[in-house]
Amino acid sequence: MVDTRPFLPVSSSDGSIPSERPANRRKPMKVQLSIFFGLLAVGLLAALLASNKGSDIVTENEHGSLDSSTTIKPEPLRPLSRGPAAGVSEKANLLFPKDNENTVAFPWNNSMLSWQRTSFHFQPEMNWMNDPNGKSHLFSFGPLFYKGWYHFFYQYNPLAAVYGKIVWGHAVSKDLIHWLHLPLAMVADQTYDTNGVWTGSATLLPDGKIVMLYTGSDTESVQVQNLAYPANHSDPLLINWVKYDANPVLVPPPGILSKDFRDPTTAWLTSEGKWRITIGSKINKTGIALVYDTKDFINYEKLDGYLRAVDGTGMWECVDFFPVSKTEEKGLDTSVNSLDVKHVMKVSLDDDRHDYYTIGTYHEKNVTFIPDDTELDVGIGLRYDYGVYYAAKTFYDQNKNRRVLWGWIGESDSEAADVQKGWASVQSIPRMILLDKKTDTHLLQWPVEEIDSLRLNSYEFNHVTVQAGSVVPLDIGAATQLDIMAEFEIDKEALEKATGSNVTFSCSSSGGAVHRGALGPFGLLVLADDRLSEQTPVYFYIAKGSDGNLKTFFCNDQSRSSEASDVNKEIYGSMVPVLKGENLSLRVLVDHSIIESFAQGGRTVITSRVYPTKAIYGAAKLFLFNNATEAGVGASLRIWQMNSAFIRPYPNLDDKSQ
Ligand code: DQQ
Repeated sequence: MVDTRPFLPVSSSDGSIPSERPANRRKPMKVQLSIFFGLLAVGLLAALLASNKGSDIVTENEHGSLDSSTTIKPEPLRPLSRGPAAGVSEKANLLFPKDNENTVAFPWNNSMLSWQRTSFHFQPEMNWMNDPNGKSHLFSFGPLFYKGWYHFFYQYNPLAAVYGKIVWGHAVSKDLIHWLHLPLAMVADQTYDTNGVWTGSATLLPDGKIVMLYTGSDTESVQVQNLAYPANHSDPLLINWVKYDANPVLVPPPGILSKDFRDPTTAWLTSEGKWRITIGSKINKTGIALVYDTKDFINYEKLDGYLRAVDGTGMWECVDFFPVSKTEEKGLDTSVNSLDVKHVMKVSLDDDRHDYYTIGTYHEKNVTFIPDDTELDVGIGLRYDYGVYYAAKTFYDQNKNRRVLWGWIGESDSEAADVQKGWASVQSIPRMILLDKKTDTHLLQWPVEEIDSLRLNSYEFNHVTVQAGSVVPLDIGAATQLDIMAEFEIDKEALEKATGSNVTFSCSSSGGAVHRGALGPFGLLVLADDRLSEQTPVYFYIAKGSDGNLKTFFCNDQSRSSEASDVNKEIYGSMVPVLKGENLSLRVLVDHSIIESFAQGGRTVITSRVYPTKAIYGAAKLFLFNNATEAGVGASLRIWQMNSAFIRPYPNLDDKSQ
């Protein structure tokens, strides 16, 4: 069983494109047509440009698709910087800085680009998407789970696959997995949001009415807060929204710059019965969370001080603030505050585009949040996800007594490739979030149980021995839509015998999965082709310090994920606490170009976007690997092939609405 081939990738030369498609992949005809016509249009444009220069011409093959042998001539990449120009953080992939203008685009063809589209993650039919919006809790009752439907709103550019003038997309679901697209909820049609209907949150009032607060970028690109509400509360689909006629309800307060005031949270109740919200901002380089109280969502009182402020963290976007139970395995309404809860504050750092969370105590009277450990303060400590994951938001789901987290997962290929494929970004699988009662320092994130309904046939592997320096193929067929549960046991003797060292290990800078230590790396090679010329290792690395203490790291190595050069190839990861008596455990969701991986029940999470050129369709395979020099590893796995979710337009909408 053991494969003795070298672990290092062999260079591959045949350049063939696998064409087998998994049988269970469902793609709405409209999407296929859109992709086809989008690519055709890009192809024709490229052909025009090429003929102007007298160089290569793009041709169609007999099936009408672009031929891989006649793809667009690689052009040097000159990405645009879109977010900052609009007054928010960078939205495009920052891979190609100005000093690297010679990076050449890979000649992506239709077959490769089509494969990248995900099958069970939420995506609009086409174009650009970013932050999840509008999720809320209901006062004492639940989230924007309204009259039997989960509502999902998102930042959307309906006109292009790049960040642009943003409006609110809207979709509904009965189970958080299968989605029906609805018409845009709000568009940029007022002076106070003409440059974008930006991020906001919903709150459900005790009388069952919903209020939505959102940031508008006005005619002068000043960030203001606006109020909106459903036109018809008896419509379970909440199709039409009305903007309050005296908007904006809040403008940047004195001392706050006009482009540093955005993303109001869901409101929570104070013991005096007022609603309280927080809004992200900064003063010089200090990130801050401003606090306002309101009785009616129209008039606001600005409270002194900040919920929290942390030097050097820069602008705080998409602040989220919610309680977690210290005693129970369930979620809590946002207004709950007692000795049995801790509070979590999450900020999205504009400067590095990562989401950081901190666990601590909320002091209602002082209007402050104090972290349990100031070394893990807001914006400098733990992250929700060590890969691509930003602008996340939670909501309390009263339907299942749980708190659910959504995050925006951007692309990490080039903007030119996004334009070519006609879409950009996906949303994470919604994750249930709990306090990790064993560590008390971490949260646990876990895919919502509804995702299990997509599981098809499964494969079990028990106690597979993976010797030091070996690769073991897992015979499961095509490996592009998977749910993998794995446990690893490392050889105890080797653990004890290994000599400690003072060398500091880090996933990102210690050489990735080819760096061999006595006790790792070991784990899975995901989206790998037979020759391992493309592979994404998802793995553990155990480092023994000179004091004999063990530290476990959880990493994703994208450096060999694709033969294309114009994609992100960083190595992601961080430390993961492993408590006495625990085995090392892993869950990995593979869905075409996205790999979401959860270590130790979700204590540390990494999301990668990878864009293989060969390890696609039937040629995508799964392997176990162990690149340690000393320790053997035993692995037990259960692996499910995953069905696709139904994500499509709401049928016959005209009969249902208005
Ligand atoms: N995205 C929105 C802003 C938010 C940013 C604009 C975070 O409201 O700060 O699309 O990605």
